[in-house]
Amino acid sequence: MSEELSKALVELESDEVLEVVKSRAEKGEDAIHILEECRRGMTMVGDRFQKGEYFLAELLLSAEIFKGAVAILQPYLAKARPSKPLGKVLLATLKGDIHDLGKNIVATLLQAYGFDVHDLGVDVPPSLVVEKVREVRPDFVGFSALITTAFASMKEAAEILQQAGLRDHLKIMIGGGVTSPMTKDYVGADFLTLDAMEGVTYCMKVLGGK
Ligand code: B12
Repeated sequence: MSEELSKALVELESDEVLEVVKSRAEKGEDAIHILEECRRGMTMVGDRFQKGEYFLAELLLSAEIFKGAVAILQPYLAKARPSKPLGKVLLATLKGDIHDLGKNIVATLLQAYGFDVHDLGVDVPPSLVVEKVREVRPDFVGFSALITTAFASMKEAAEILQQAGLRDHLKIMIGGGVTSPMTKDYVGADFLTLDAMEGVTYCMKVLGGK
């Protein structure tokens, strides 16, 4: 796989990323491949951030560039999507938390791979999750958490899904920088990852086994 795009993204070369994405998509290259290269660029940005080489401004700029690339790819991804969605996923960042960069990456990848994604946004009350689960009947509910005070909201959402008799019909997956195996146990989630693509792979595996 070419490194051209991931390198341009990690160097925050916005114009170059968008031009290359456009020209490669127009030439007929698989949109998923192009998206995957951008995702690897985002992972590299994350690594630089962890090492203290990049700061908040770079992180936010990279997210904007990624969003621009996805917007260009959207019509190509839509064409490549299976006519029937692989499964349904409800995503949310729960009450007390407004971070959404990670959740948006997960949403983009899930959509690109053929899932029907219902993104409830940020600062979402647990009661709304239950309401939407009743309406949408998703196979998966994904919570993204970047702030520890949101852990209680995730636990509450899982508990009220259980009380409503909805919990056994779906898998709960969680992710986001501050989550750990302890969070997964506390919330009672089925799966935890700090890598958006692993979340997609998990959903495909679970549905493959259905
Ligand atoms: C960017 C950022 C912000 C931005 C958010 C912009 C946005 N639109 O999201 C802004 C500036 C607004 C912000 C605000 C705040 N922030 Co802030 N923020 C960060 C920062 C720097 C990066 C987080 C991030 O986006 N990472 C990049 C993304 C891509 O990574 P990610 O979310 O982990 O996602 C990946 C995986 O985890 C996975 N994933 C994520 N979610 C999910 C979900 C599922 C289902 C799956 C499968 C996978 C998955 O996929 C992604 C890609 O692989 C972190 C510091 C850090 N080191 O993480 C602090 C941090 C999260 N923030 C923090 C704080 C405290 C705040 C504020 C309260 C600050 C303040 N005093 O006002 C406010 C939040 C208010 C609130 N109520 O939420 C703390 C949280 C501390 C804690 N332990 O709770 C951190 C850790 C900084 C710190 N060290 O203190 N923040």
